[in-house]
Amino acid sequence: MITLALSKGRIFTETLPFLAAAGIYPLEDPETSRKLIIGTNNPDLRIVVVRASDVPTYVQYGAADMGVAGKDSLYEHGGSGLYIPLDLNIAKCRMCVACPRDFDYRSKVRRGARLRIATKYMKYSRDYYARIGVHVDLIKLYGSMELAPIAGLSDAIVDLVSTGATLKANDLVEVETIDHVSSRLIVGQTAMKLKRQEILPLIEIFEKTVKK
Ligand code: PRT
Ligand code: MG
Repeated sequence: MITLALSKGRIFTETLPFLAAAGIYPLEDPETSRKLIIGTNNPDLRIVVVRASDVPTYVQYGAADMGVAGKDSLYEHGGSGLYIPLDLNIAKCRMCVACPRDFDYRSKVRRGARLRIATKYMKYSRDYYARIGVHVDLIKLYGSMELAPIAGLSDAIVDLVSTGATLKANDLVEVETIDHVSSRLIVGQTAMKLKRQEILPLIEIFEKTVKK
């Protein structure tokens, strides 16, 4: 039995074509079903539905053999106990710094002023500002980052952007792109040893299905 960890929403939806290429169809839709373990037409493959940021943890500890996780989730997790054999090139977005239109981010950075940054992505933010040598106070949030600068909690945010509509709706502008993000297929190191025969053919089919 292979257990695949997916989050519902875009990752689940965009993983479906890869499963279909392997002849695998989930028996339920996580958007309408409350089930957290979903069977497939293949009795040897089941799906566990977890929070996007929890996918690497399930796979690391062997509670799932494989998973699909955004580069953001993987970076925050650190990757220990994981193989990352394939970029599926799905759920694409970018990790950005954004701030209110009237905040002079660039001159603050140039002058070495201390910045207050609100984010859910602590490691991404810490590493980025260390890399460019800017002092920041990081404020950890769990969601709705866009509110932080408007409400006066922070000067700027580090968040994912895809269409830019959310930033626009909240009068924020993107001032820096930190990274390009897509979702990856991940495999647990233990699973790769013990279930190699089952996992390798799946990776091969997924690889042929990737759209560049
Ligand atoms: O929602 P939850 O707290 O459970 O976790 P999550 O937000 O990490 O998960 P989910 O399911 O929303 O996203 C899963 C993965 O999709 C993320 O880990 C990213 O790798 C990827 N992805 C791609 C995105 C986006 N695009 C995206 N736009 N994840 C989040 N967003 C959010 C963003 O944070 C912002 O709030 O959408 C908003 C901006 O969207 P635009 O289109 O208005 O720019
Ligand atoms: Mg989300």
